[in-house]
Amino acid sequence: MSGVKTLSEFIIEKQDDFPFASGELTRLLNDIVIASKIVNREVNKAGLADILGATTQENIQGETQQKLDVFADDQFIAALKNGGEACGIASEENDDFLAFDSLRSKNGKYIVAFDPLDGSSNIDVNVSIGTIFSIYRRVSEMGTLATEADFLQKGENQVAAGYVIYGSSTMLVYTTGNGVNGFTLDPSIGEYCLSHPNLSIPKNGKIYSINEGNLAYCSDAINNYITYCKEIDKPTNRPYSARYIGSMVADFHRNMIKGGIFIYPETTKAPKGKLRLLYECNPMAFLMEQAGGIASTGKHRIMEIEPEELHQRVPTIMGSKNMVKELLSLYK
Ligand code: P6P
Repeated sequence: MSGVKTLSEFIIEKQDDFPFASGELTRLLNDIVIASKIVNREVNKAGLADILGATTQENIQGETQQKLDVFADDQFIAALKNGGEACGIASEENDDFLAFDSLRSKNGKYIVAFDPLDGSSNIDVNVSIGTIFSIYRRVSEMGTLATEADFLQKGENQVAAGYVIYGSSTMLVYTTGNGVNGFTLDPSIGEYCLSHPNLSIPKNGKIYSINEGNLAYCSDAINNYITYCKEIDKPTNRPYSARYIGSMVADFHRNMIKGGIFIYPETTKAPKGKLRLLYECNPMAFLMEQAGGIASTGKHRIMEIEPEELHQRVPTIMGSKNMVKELLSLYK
């Protein structure tokens, strides 16, 4: 196709960024792409199929699993297991990590942590939802089963990270550490096409994104910052705009395009915050830093945190460099 670069073409072209790559990461990313297209198909017709609503199951978070959550989880696990490039996965929907035991998978170089369908509480009300994925090289011995140590790596060890947003259009945005690129799914050809090359978040923005219903449980620093956002005597002479979708991928993606700050802080109800380090905060932090933004807990750079457990939660502040710096200055 003239003028259009597909994701598959782009991944292969960028494979040269990895002198030692022999195609495994390329194939692994394509496995994720295939699963995302299957999930996208079901998300787009969720209202028609008997796939809306909740199951009778709860995940380890104590959250009722939506039928589409479980469907999406199954698709990504199947694609990664059959693809053979990953020796194991960790998912929001699974209590423990899964070590794939085929001979080919045991020789897989990578592990993948993912949230198969983030923001799933929005599924039944037709609000954008997303998939978030994070890829590491394994630290355990090739030819053996994946171990927990493969998953409990600092975010700065990530090889690649990305998200799929199932919104007014479906987009896949990812990084392998050489910038961020966004691809829009063209349903007429079933291919993701490069639509947002070299994505970078504006250094300044006027959008703040937080669940203000939690402010009574938040620190003075957070409350003082939100008060500042609402003041009219800033240099911009106008208050910022509040935008909160309640779907991390959608709030994050909007800020990547327009500039802004996303905050899910620690509260007295949730001292570690709500969002999970392995498959929400670390991948999004990698993307945010690659796009020129900041990703912090308020006290630490998110990607420097040593994970202690698979479903560990961390306070999350991510967005435009100057906006995040404004907030961090209040923490000090
Ligand atoms: P709250 C969705 O459940 C999610 O994990 C993120 O996608 C989103 O940012 C957050 O929780 C919303 O949480 O407490 O504001 O509804």
